[in-house]
Amino acid sequence: EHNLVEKTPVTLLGLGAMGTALARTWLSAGHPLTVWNRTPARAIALAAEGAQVADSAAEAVAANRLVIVCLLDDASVEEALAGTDLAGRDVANLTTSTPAQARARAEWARERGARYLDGGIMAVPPMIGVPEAGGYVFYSGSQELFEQHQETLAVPAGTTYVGEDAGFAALHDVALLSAMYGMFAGAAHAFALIRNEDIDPAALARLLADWLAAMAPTVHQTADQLRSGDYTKGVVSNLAMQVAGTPTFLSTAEQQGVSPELLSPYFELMRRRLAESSGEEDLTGVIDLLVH
Ligand code: FVH
Repeated sequence: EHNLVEKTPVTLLGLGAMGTALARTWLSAGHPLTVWNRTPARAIALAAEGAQVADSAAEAVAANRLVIVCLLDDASVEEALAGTDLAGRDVANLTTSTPAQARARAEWARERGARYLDGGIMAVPPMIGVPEAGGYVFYSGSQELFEQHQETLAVPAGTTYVGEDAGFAALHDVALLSAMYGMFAGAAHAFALIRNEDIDPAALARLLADWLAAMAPTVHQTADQLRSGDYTKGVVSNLAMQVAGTPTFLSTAEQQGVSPELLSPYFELMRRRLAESSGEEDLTGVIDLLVH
């Protein structure tokens, strides 16, 4: 008596660093896999590992209902899928795009008779197929498609579905990465401050990692204030006090010979908000200044 569960066959378009990492996880998990890449040489190793290699994107799309796309950008998706028949296909597009591109691509796929999911990958290739690394993919678009294929989609990384609006995966992806760049900017300024001092960058790094981790949960208070509309709710360090502290940061930067250009724009927003508020609130009002 055999106990074999048939695994969903997968087509994958794109064998760059990410596509190749994705491909290996489906092969290892026993999913029949058809791959296509514009430059055929990138498929050779995968063929040896058991993948079927299609000669064209059209042939790859024709092979299986579930079609995963992981190409450079939206323009390459347009180019690669141009001559393919998407009718009856389930397309999960993991190519990084803007929310507007994702929404347009969802409509484009719908017009061609396909169900569409957009994905935003919150992982780098070495995290793919390594659950303990914590990587995952935001998905948005057809919930039906997501639920039907969730098990297969979860093979390379965790899955987080964020809504029927096809643009939401890209929006969540960009929101998280934008916050990350803010953190990188702050850390860059901190390292610059000690650059010419007898302070070990590794020692500062340990302190920074702990401090940033301790501060990160403040985003929950920000969310709570945004939801309630009360920006004074639970405030610990109010805006007036924080604005009063900004000259200390700017003077320290000057004394250390460090440009304030990463910090100044945020301080300027804090000052503008203070000019129009009581000063008793948190930093949350800055968000309203950013939204047009
Ligand atoms: N790698 C990473 O760290 C990040 C992590 C987060 C998510 N991104 C996004 O994933 C998409 C693919 O990224 P990638 O790392 O696989 O990128 P590359 O290694 O540069 O491979 C690009 C593939 O796209 C193919 N390609 C490019 N232009 C075209 C085109 N006009 N027509 C058809 N295919 C095209 C390229 O083919 P080739 O150069 O080998 O012929 C590669 O398969 C991406 O959206 C990241 O933002 C990765």
